[in-house]
Amino acid sequence: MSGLICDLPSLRSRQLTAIVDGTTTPAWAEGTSLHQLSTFETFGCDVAKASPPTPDRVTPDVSLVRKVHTGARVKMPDGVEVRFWGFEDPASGVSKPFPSPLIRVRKGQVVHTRLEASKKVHTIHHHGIEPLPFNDGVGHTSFETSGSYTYQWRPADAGTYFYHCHVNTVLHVEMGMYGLLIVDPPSGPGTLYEGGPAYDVEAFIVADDVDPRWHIVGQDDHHAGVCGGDPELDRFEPQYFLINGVPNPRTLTDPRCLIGARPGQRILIRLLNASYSDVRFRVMGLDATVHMQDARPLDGRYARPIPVPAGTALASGSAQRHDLIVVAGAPGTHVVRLEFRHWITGVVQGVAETRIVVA
Ligand SMILES: [Cu+2]
Repeated sequence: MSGLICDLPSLRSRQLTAIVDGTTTPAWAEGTSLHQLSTFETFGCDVAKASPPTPDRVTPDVSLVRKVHTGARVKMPDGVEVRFWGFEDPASGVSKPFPSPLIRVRKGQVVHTRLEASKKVHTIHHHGIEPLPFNDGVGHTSFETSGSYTYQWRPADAGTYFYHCHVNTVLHVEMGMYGLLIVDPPSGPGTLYEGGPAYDVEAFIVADDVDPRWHIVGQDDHHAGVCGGDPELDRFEPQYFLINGVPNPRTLTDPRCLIGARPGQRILIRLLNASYSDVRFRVMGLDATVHMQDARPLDGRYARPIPVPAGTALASGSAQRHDLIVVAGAPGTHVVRLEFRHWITGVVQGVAETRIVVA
């Protein structure tokens, strides 16, 4: 969380609420004081089951639901089945997805994300979006919920973000509680940001690494490592390397990973490092240019676009996002390669590869 604060009227003046809502009466907030809301500030071992109302709730432009599940299963190349958690969208009809379904809105929209948790506590943190703390989904600065809560937020900038649970974060994100979040400019998809580069094809590359031992620990104890004991979560030894929830090497053929384009088309790759490794990203045979990093434009005002010549590495740390544009050349196939390096030693622990097919 940086110094930029979303001007959404959460916990702010009733006047601003009225301006956004078009009414003079807030939906529910009369009489609810900051002091009362502060009683929801619970986290840690002894969590209360808080389901507070949303302060200064207004009529949203977009409403969506994310319901916690703990039952996704991914079969790894060696036959081992690993269990994941995540958020499902009841409106999509897709049960127990991994990673969690995309959230896509436009800059300036007022958004309500309704978290429906489970028997255990969770939150949703819209990473890189900057609402006031009560809507930020960081348990330590507000509350954790085993019931439900409607996060009210309004993105101030277009770009690539992600959302994730922020309870016992290192474990819950490893368990799969994350999904991409894209904020389009007001004009919608097709342009990265207002006045920014246009694209013809959009692709997502979400990197993840999996230590199956953590998934057994997490299954038994959502709060492992928080309340004493030593579940050995200081040791992370990933065995599987994934793109978009697909383990390598199925990434080379799975349609969830493959990128298709016609000659000359401009391909936007939205890269998210949802792993705990230092990822090195390469496109073989095609030049790329980074136009945004962590949803901030590299437009020459503060930083220039970063050229990534064919075959050279772009470094991406945990939780980083890069938006690259690649211009498809003549018909052919180009490997996209992700190396997962240990964050301290730099030793390559694994790779995941997919392909750009120009036809
Ligand atoms: Cu969680």
